Amino acid sequence: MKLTFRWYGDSDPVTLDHIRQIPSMTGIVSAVYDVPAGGVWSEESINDLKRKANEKGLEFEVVESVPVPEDIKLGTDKAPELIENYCENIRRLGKAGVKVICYNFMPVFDWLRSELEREAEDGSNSLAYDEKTVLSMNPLTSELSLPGWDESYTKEQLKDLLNQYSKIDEEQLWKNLETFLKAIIPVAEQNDIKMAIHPDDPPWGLFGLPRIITSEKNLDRFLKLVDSPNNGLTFCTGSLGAGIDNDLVKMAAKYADRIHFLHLRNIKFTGDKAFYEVGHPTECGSIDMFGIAKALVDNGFDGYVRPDHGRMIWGEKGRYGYGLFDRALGATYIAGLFEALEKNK
Ligand code: DNO
Repeated sequence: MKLTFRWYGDSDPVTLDHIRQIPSMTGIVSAVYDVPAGGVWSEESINDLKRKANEKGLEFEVVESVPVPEDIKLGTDKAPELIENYCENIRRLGKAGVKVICYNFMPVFDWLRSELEREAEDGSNSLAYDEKTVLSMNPLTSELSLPGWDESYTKEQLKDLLNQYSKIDEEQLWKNLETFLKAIIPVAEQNDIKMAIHPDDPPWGLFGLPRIITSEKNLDRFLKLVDSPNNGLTFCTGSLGAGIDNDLVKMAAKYADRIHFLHLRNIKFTGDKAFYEVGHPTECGSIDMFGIAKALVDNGFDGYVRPDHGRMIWGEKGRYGYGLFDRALGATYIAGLFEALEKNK
């Protein structure tokens, strides 16, 4: 496996110098952030990211994310042109040496949490989710800003989008995903890029919006839509793990050769559809991190890994979920876990 770290570019309080000093770190995971979803990234911006990483001895082989515009998910008249733009991004990233592209197919909202600073007994704080609180909010009127909410939508646009989605059920979303995959996977194959869909977080529908990348049954269906190694998964333990019925160890073993990118983080359940994010090691939460890593290594997993969200510890203030300290601790835990498992194989 190759250990990587998410970097949000020059505005990220976590710098490339911080990242390069984490033991065993091989590269960054980043994206071009100033082009709206659906646009084509300039080769200059892509090469700039690569140059900055390489100058610090880091690779830039994983992109998270090339966002999928809503028109593609909705299957509107604009979809064909936007899919072509998406293909162009795949070509350009392939040319720059990128190997994996992470993306998601979640309508309107990306990841959702009900609390950004849940304080734990040890004084650290982290992101938390409680379905009751989330459902008591109205996305159209709520003042609360959540990390996954795209702030670029005005209330009017959001209303319009929710209205368009009211006509899209899960089956229609599957059809639109299939159209998208049938167009992009051949391009990914030609450009030696592994596409890695990120599961929905949390893995169930919300606010009447369909969500489909949620469970073993649905991942089976997804992988068969285009049965190619280039059509793969981002295995996010925190996202899939929030679904109480998901057997992550079993799924890790089953999908090992189609998992190109691994997001490792742990959560602790506090109730039904309620949890908060904890330190990465198995003993800190409800997810069997060791079991998952072992299942992957035993079944030949050879992809990129990154510590996913971390808590805020040691007084750090920063981007929610993406501070330096706890993610760096997570990285060293992951490096140790994999070293032991790989050498023992
Ligand atoms: C949250 C991330 C997600 C992820 C996207 C992938 O921290 O895991 O925002 O980047 O869903 O497209």
